[in-house]
Amino acid sequence: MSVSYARQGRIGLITIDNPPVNATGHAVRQGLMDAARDFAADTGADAAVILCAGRTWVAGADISEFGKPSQAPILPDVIAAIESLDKPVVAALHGTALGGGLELALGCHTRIAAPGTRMGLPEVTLGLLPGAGGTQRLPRLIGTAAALDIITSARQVPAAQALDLGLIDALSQGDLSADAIALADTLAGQPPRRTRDLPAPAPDPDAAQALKATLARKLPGQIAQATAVDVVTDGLAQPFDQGMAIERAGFMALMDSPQRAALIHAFFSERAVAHLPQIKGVAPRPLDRIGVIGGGTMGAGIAVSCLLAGLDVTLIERDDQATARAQATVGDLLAGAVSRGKLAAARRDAILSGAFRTDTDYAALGQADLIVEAVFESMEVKEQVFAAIDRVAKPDAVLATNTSYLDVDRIADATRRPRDVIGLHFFSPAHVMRLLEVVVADRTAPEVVATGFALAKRLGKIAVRAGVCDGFIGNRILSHYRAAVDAMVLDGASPQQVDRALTDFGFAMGPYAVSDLAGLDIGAMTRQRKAADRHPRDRVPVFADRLYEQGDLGRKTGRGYYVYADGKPQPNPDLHAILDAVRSDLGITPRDFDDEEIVARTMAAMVNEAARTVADGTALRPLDVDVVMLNGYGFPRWRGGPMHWADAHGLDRILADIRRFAEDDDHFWQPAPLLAELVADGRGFADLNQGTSA
Ligand code: 3H9
Repeated sequence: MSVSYARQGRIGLITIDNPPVNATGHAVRQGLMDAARDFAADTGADAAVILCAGRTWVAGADISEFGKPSQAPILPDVIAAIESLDKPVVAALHGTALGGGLELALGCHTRIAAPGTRMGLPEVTLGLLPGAGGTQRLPRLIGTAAALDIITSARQVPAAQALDLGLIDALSQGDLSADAIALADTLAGQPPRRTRDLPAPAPDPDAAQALKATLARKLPGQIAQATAVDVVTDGLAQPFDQGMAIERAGFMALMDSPQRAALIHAFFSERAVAHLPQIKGVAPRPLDRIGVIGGGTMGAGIAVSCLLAGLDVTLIERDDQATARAQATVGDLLAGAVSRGKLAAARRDAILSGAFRTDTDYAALGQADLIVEAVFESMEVKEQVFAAIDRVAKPDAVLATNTSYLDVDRIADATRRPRDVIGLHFFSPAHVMRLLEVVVADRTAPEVVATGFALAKRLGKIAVRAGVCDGFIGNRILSHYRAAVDAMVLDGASPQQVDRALTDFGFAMGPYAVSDLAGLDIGAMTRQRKAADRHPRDRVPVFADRLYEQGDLGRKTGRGYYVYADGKPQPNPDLHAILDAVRSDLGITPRDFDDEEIVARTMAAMVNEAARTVADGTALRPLDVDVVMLNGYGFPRWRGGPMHWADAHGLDRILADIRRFAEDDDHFWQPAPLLAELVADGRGFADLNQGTSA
């Protein structure tokens, strides 16, 4: 029974017990209907409390039911039935009251919350809008501006703030259920206060238009937020029931949108990546003390990420000067966390005088549970570092490398304990970016893999398992589609046009703006590293080398593909001549590219290489690729990731594109066998995710 009804004295107790998050699946909805009927019929009960078992109040509708035919009773009807009761009902909130969960609370007559409770309407992050009265009841309770802020930002409101806003009526000071029962007792016999009966705030169309304009600028391409603003505004102009009908129509329209499907795919995929058969039931090793080797941008970012998660960190640098620099970087990053309100100043001081230490002697890592190396990307240097770690690390310590492309098996060979060696590929800035590629080498022990995933969870990051290869999942796919993009620039497109076409598609940044941010020296070094393995038919972005040679390294020098002065970055004026010269040297007659072709070539290259990455096991499933590209490479979340996008776009169309592009370059454009196989079988990448709880 996921919902039960009992009575304590003259108070009816309705308990929802549907682990893990008490989502309102069909059984809960039916159970609530039945419990409401039992309470109404119970002449001994003068008021009721709804509470939840387990770690949280209702965290929303059951997302896994979305996209399937809805089964009565639907949540808006359940909430309406509770709100219509003649006797008061108190919602007793704890954990997270989200989406349909908060809407259920809004339909109750009074709300009390435990102090740590967080409340919100995150539907827009799933491509939806609140569909069980949230758009109509919340503004009646707290005003339109505050309601629109909560609905469009999807932010979680802490309990104390919810009390100030009037979202809840009381904060529990001790035992939530006892306090809720006591509150219900004071309300027993009084008429229930129905949120629907509160006067609707007067509409403010100008404010709504201004908000929509801001949203269009901040979240280009996304439809849920703007639809939610319209539904709130249009609904409030009507009586409550008509407002609810407007909400339902808006909700159902979004339910049918590809954006909803993509965003829910992203939601479940981000959870499915942690479900690895290899570590099912395997306990991770302890994780309290972390060693970091190297205090550059990556090392300092990793250290800060660990410190913010409450871990002890010892950072090793080569001499006193370098340790002083690393200390300053870590101090700056922590100061940034304080100024953004993410860290209390007192905690920062405690971290700097306690949890964080620096040293120049590897012996200081003797007690570390996990040591992560973030030194210069050279196999020789890494081998020396790992041999040194091997000498000092305690037995069972996890030895991790933050390399972004080097062979982790070879690095493991530098130690006498290859089972303990793993890749932990953080993304820059490491204290901000949520993605962590956990690179599993041939001999990595399952409990070491489990520890990598446990670390990610502790740091609030999303871990994705990757196999060993040059670039693992993300950088390998990036280098392939980057080659397609560079080829278009060689053939006539401008870097600015490519950037615009891809940001219009939804990417957070275009590839050339990304190069400027990373530094053109990084790309030049990668090309040098790979030069020996280059195929004679590989196309080299000579223009990038020209910029690099003339010292235009991107943002750090103020000039790269763009010039950075005050205001909007402008195209580098030298670029035109550089491109002309390079094309003429290579005998290329430039041609025009339209935005559609730019997107088609970029996406075909990305999907093709991603298919190879799945086929050879570097990525476990297509969904792992999606999670990597969404969280590490600025792929638009509302398109669900490249593999989800490819299924929706049509694998046959992508394969046909690749074959057409191959007419000009059959060296680069070779269809991945997996892609061809899926098209021949009439299947999609989603079929390969099946049975993985995605
Ligand atoms: C909505 O309510 C629409 C209404 O307005 C209108 C209706 C008509 N459904 O995240 P975790 C699973 S839209 C089904 O790892 P945490 C999740 O997949 C909904 N399953 O835990 C995972 O499964 P597994 C609005 C759900 O402690 C397990 O629970 N609500 C749902 O890190 C644990 O989840 C939201 O968008 C769900 N609603 O975080 C809230 N939620 O173990 C979505 C979770 O097999 N949920 N699962 O991988 C969350 O934000 C987080 O789960 C939460 C807990 C903060 C609650």
